[in-house]
Amino acid sequence: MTTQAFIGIGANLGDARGSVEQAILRLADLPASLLIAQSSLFKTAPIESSGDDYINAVAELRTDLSATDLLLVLQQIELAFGRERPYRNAPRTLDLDLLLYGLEQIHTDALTVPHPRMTERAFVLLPLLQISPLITIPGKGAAQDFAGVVAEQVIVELTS
Ligand code: A4P
Ligand code: MG
Repeated sequence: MTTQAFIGIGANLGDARGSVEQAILRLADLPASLLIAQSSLFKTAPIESSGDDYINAVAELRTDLSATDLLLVLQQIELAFGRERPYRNAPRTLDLDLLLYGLEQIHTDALTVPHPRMTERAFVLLPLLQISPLITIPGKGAAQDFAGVVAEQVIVELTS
């Protein structure tokens, strides 16, 4: 399995906690991929979004899928969970973002990696740092260095 990839998982519609848990099981089942680690689930206040609190988590994979193919399978999982896109940052049954794909920096119409807003968001950074405290964000530096930036954002780790 060649490339280390991190996936951001979020939901705030319907059974958000169940959707995030189920999504992690789906990630564990992806072709040509291994689930290496999963963060705790976190309850987070919506950022630039509306509706209920979100449930967020981050998963680490090793995968032989290309970044483009990985995005496609993530979008298929979103659809299977009934994801609709009525407007930007609308509440969602499930959002799967490709946060990091090895050390690659990708800028195509369909894909920007590292995810451009990941260093501004506690709901991404804290779960990521939980499973990979020393991770580097290509083009930006150590993820740990951004923890102070998001310190004001409301995020609560869910236990059991
Ligand atoms: N796309 C480009 N790069 C990527 C990438 N690295 N990963 C394109 C995934 N998709 C990527 O995505 C729109 C398009 O982005 C896709 O067609 C894909 O080709 P989308 O999932 O339809 O839209 P979105 O989810 O509204 O956008 P995005 O970028 O995921 O939004 P954000 O900025 O991540 O914000 N507050 C809390 N507390 N928790 C959350 O999880 N999420 C958002 C979404 C806002 N506020 C939140 C949360
Ligand atoms: Mg998304």
